[in-house]
Amino acid sequence: MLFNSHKSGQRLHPFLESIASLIRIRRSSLLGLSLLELEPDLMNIKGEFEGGDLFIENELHRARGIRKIHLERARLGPGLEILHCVFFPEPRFDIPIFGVDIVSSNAGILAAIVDLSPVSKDLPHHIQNELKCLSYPKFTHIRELPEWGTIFSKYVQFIRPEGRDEEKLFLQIVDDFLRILVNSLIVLEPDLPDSGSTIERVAFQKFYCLQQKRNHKTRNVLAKTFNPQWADRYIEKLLFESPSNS
Ligand code: BLA
Repeated sequence: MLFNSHKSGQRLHPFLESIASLIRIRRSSLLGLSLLELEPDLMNIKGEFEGGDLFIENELHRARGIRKIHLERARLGPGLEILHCVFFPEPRFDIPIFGVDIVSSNAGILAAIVDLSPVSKDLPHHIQNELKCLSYPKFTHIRELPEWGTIFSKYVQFIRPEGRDEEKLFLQIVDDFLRILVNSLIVLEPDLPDSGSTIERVAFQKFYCLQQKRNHKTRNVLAKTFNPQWADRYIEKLLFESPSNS
């Protein structure tokens, strides 16, 4: 295994690259966007796997109202490709967690999930009102959420897209969810750090991270491709790092 911090410039399945592109466009319209630092051996990883190339490329930012924006593109073995992105809010702001995960294999796209997940008992009313107005396509293959998936909202889309048309429809939902999030941030003022709502949102965000860490499919892939210790560090420090209490 070879570790270094150079970008590979390799491209994933076009569906995954399209999702990454639209995320970058929405991300660029956020106020106060800046880069976040990370230990180099977690940031960009390049190596070989049974003769093929593997890599992880991470983009890490913060912005007004968002403590961490993590966009990851990865090839983790023969045919296995991942597009993963989470916008973790600053708990003082009443906005949900945006998350998307796309898993592709030699057999095509296996899983595509996107959500605006609540960080209090329900989604904020202004977000719900917008989500209610979207049109949700009838996808051919709806996937069942795992038992830890109670963190997701009722608007979550978890599917195996069939064909380009369904990929495009899914892409549109990802863009709609991001537009709603980004637009709501423009007018939102933060609550006080010690307000009841802020404290509640810290607790919900911690629970979100805890539940995501119960996804053994993610850990197994990372542990098998790298090693279990590295996988645990990567998950704790990058994928689902809990918010601090302030
Ligand atoms: C599923 N995630 C998966 C699967 C793999 C990964 C291999 C199984 C695919 C399938 O069931 O068909 C792997 N995902 C990864 C890896 C990374 C990753 C290695 O992000 C990162 C390096 N997961 C998330 C986020 C969400 C999410 C943000 O990271 C939701 C917003 C959801 N992934 C999610 C769910 C499943 C999944 C719900 C299905 C789990 C199951 O069926 O048990």
